[in-house]
Amino acid sequence: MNTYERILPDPSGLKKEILAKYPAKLAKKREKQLLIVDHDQVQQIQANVRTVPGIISQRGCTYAGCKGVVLGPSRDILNLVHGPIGCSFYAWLTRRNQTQPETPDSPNFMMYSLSTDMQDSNIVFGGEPKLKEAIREAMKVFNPKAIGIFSTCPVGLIGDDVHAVARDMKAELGINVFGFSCEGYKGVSQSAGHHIANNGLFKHVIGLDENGGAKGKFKINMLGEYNIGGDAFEIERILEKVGITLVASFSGNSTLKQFETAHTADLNIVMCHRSINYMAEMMEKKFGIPWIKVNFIGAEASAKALRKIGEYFEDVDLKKRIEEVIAEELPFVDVAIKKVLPRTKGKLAMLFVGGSRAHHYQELFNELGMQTVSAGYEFGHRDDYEGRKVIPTISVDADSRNIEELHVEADETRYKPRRTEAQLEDFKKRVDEVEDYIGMMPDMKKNSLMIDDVNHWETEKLIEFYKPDIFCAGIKEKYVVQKLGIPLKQLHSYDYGGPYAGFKGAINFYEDISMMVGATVWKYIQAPWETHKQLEANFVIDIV
Ligand code: CFM
Repeated sequence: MNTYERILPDPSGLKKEILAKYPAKLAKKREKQLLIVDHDQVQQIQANVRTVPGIISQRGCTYAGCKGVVLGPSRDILNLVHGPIGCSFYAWLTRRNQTQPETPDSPNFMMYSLSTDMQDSNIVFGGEPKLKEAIREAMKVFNPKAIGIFSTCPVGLIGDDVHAVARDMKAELGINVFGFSCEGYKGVSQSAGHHIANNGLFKHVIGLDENGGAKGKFKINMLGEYNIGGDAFEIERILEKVGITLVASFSGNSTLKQFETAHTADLNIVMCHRSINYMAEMMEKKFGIPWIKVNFIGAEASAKALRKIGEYFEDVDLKKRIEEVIAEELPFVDVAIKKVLPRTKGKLAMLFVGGSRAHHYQELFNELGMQTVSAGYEFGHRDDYEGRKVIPTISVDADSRNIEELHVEADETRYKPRRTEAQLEDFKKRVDEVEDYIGMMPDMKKNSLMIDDVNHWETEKLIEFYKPDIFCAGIKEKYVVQKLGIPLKQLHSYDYGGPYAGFKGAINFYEDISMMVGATVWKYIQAPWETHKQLEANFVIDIV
């Protein structure tokens, strides 16, 4: 609970001003994506729809969601991008996933950017032979146990069959080779890539290894944690301290073997619901593993997550150990908070990030006594805003239908309910969000503005209106926002800081944010457009 909350001004005028700039048809569409939060009404936001061409969106592509986000952080599945080299530049150390191989000799391909480097001739005559050659070469040089092939836009346009190539090469080389049809244009954003990645991993990797899983009394998988800035390391530290065994992490600091043995866990904890809820549901159906939503962003949230896991296992010793660890860790957090609170309390934050952080990080800002006045996802779906209860009412459009929906049934021999129906029902009474996610909206305050797929024009207007003390987004927004005199914290890469998850991560975050909101340098910035006249233009015709 944030005790420094202020009553927020009604942003109706701001919303009108933003929409007035758009052509009429676009304004009508956009109107549904800007929501002034009012808990006295049942509200609905429009999300996961195409961005109108010409608008400077924060979004990325489907390939980014599949290769960059979900598979990128796995260190020993060799990621081979089939496409022109430009797409691979993105894959080359441009994200900040960390990994820790077991020994210095253990395979780690994460620092490589491997691409078929398609040329014009491959586009004209087909790229399959070049892809096969690249796989043979990768085998010779790296000797991996598995290779994932990632399709970029031209691959789908010319019709290269990466799945057939994968089958052939699997037979030829005797290792696991699998392809992803994750062409950038496949969906409206990264989100489609997450789904494609989940499906591919589920079909080709999960459950392949019968015996080799990590052993322990309390075995879990952590889903939707990608080890940005070392977040997964901090969560692993805490889990180990309380005696919980991590079988597989999807996919920060992960290995092929973890994925192959993930079906042996007794619980799935889901951090980022948007990117991996598919996997949680499919594993539930096939193997009988229940899932819970957790959030390790924020010290209080981390404590809550641990307690929730303790409640699931219903083990007295585990619960006791969890309380001991929380009691050990929180005093350090309290000291850190007291130090920064005089600088941070009462300040305003805005968060426009991917599909879960714009919600999760509100916890940390609350702990700092700061208020989130406006937030939104780049590519979240309605359930990430309004909660999973709305899933049955989400209309399936052509873009969503473009992505394969796997039909999953209980595994004949390996399906094993981890809890009886009665146990699960009882568990649901004791904790919230069991196989559920309530979304961002319930945590937003009255008159805060929730915006899906925010763009640069709107960002500028938001800043003018609210004058926030910090803006959280990514590298594409960073310098525009800073030129407006507002510090920007990158929440995709943490500006190469972090970790921010768990207890130690929370302390890092408090310190970084207090420095940023306390710095006076931003007030002295004069943007070029403040001293030079700028060109202005309006739409001549209604383009939508
Ligand atoms: Fe999930 Fe992510 Fe996010 Fe995401 Fe992302 Fe990311 Fe993100 Mo950047 S999986 S939705 S596609 S938490 S890369 S690790 S930071 S936009 S809020």
